[in-house]
Amino acid sequence: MTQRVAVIGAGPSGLAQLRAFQSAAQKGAKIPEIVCFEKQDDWGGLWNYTWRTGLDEYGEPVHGSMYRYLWSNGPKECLEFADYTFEEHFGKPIPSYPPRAVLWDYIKGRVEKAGVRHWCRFRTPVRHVVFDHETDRFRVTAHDLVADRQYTEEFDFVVVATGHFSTPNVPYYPGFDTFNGRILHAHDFRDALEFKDKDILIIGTSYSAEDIGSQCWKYGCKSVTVSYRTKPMGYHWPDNWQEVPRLEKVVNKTAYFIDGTKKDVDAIILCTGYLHHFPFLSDELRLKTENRLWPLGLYKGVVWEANPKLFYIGMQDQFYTFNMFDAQAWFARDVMLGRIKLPSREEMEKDSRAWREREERLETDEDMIWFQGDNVRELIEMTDYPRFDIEGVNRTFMEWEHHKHEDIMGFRDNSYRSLMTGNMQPKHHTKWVDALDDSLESYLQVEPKSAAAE
Ligand code: FAD
Ligand code: NA7
Repeated sequence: MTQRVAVIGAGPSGLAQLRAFQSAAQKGAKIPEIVCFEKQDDWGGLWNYTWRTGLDEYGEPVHGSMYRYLWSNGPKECLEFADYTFEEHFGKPIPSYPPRAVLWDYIKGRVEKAGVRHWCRFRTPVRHVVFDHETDRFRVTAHDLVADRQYTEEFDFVVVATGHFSTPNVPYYPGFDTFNGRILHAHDFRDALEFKDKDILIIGTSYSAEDIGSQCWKYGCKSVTVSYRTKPMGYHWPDNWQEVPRLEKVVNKTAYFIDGTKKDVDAIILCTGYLHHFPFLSDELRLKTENRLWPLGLYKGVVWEANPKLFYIGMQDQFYTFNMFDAQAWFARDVMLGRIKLPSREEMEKDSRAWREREERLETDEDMIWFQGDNVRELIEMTDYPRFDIEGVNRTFMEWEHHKHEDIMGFRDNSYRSLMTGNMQPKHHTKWVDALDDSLESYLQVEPKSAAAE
C-alpha cells in the first residue's frame, strides 16, 4: 500500500516539505502520496496578505498577521533558499530588504516551478488529528469549506506546519475595559495610516513592537511610546519616540507607567507575541511551548519524540527562517523515507536536553544566531539539501544587528552579498523612510518611478 503523508499548512514551512518530497521524486526516489491541507485560498502562509481581521468569510479565525507596507525585517540573504536563488527567480540581483509582495512572489516561484500545487487542498482547515495505535496510522479530519463537508482520511505520517505567529497573546492591564480609544493586538494591525497624527502606545519590545512602531512613525503618527516589561530595545529612536517601563493602568486616555510617568494616547497596540496553538491535535500529539529557540519534545527540533511519525516544521523562535524550514523539511522527509534512522526515545530526549541546556546559556542575539545556525548545519549535513555557507549567513545577521544599532530607520538601506550566488546585491533606489510604494513593480525598478520618468 502506498504510504500517505498529510502536511498541514501551505506556508513557507509546509511548502518546504512539498518541495523536499518533489526534489526526491525528481531524483528518481519513490515517494509517498502527499496531501497538503491549507485553510486559506492560496499558498504562502503569512506572506499571503489579507485585509481581513477577526473571522474570515467562513467564520474561521483569520490566519494573517502581516500588514500593508511590511518590508522584510532581516536581510533576504539570510533566508535565501539554497536550491532556488533570488537571482534565479527575478533574473537579476535585487536589494536586500524586499517588501512582503516580493517575498511572497519568491516563495511561490519555487513551488510553481516544482509543480506541486495539485497536492494542495485549499480552503480546507484540519479539524482533528488522532493516532490510532491499532492501525498505526493517523486519522485526519478536515473541513472542505467551499463544499461545507467534513471528512476523515488515514495517513502514515503527519507534518504540522501551521505556524505560530497567528494566535495572539493578549494580556490585560487595569483600565483597558474603559479606555476611550482603540486597543488592538499586532495580529489585527493592517495599515499604519490609521494612526496618522495619533499618539500611540505600544506594549512589548520585540520585532512586532519595533516594526509596527516604525511603520506608524514612517506614515506620520504624532508620537510613539513603547512600554517594556523586561528592558528597553535601546535603539537610537527619533525625537517623537520614547521607551518607558511597564504599564500600570490606563484611565480614560491616560496611560500610567510604574515609574510614575504618564502619557495621553489615542491607541494601544499590543505587540505582546503569539501562542503556539494547535486546537486540532489530541493531547498526546500536541506541542506545548512558549516562543523560544529550543522547545522540548522535538528531536533535532523536528520529530515528535513521543510519536516519531509526527513532525513539526518551523516551531522555533526565528532568526533563520526559510532555509531553516528547508533543512527541517529535508530531514523530516528522509526520516519518512527511511533514509535516516532515529535513535531510541531516550536518546532523542537526551539529545534535545543537551540542546536545551545550551539554549538556556545563550545571552546575546549573536549567541542565539550561532546556536540556530548550528542546528541548521547539523540537519543539512544529514540530507542532500544543497550545502551553503552557514557561517556567512551568521555573519550577515551580525552586520544586520550592527546596522540596526547604527540607524534603526535606515538599516534597510544596506545591501549584502548573496551566500548562495556570491554576488553583491544592489542598494534600493529609494531610502526606506521615503519609500511609500511597497509594490513588487516599484521594488524591482532600477530607478524610482519619478527619477525614471525624468
Ligand atoms: P505561516 O506562514 O504562519 O503559515 C502557516 C499556514 O498554515 C498558513 O497558510 C495557515 O493558513 C495554515 N494553517 C493554519 N492552521 C491550519 C489548519 N488547522 N489547517 C490547515 N491549514 C492551516 N520572517 C522572515 O524571514 N522575515 C520577515 O521579515 C518576517 N516578518 C514577519 C512579520 C510578521 C508580522 C510575522 C507575524 C512574521 C514574520 N516573519 C518573518 C516570520 C514568519 O513566521 C515566517 O517568515 C514564515 O511565514 C513562517 O512560515 P510557516 O509556514 O511556519 O507559518
Ligand atoms: P515575540 O518576539 O514573541 O515578542 C513578544 C514581546 O511581547 C516581548 O517583547 C515580550 O516581552 C512582550 N510581552 C509578552 N507578554 C507581555 C505582557 N503581558 N506585558 C508586556 N509585554 C509582554 O513576538 P513578536 O510579535 O514581536 O514577533 C513575532 C514574529 O513576528 C517575529 O518573527 C517577527 O519577525 C514578526 P518580554 O521581553 O518577554 O518582557
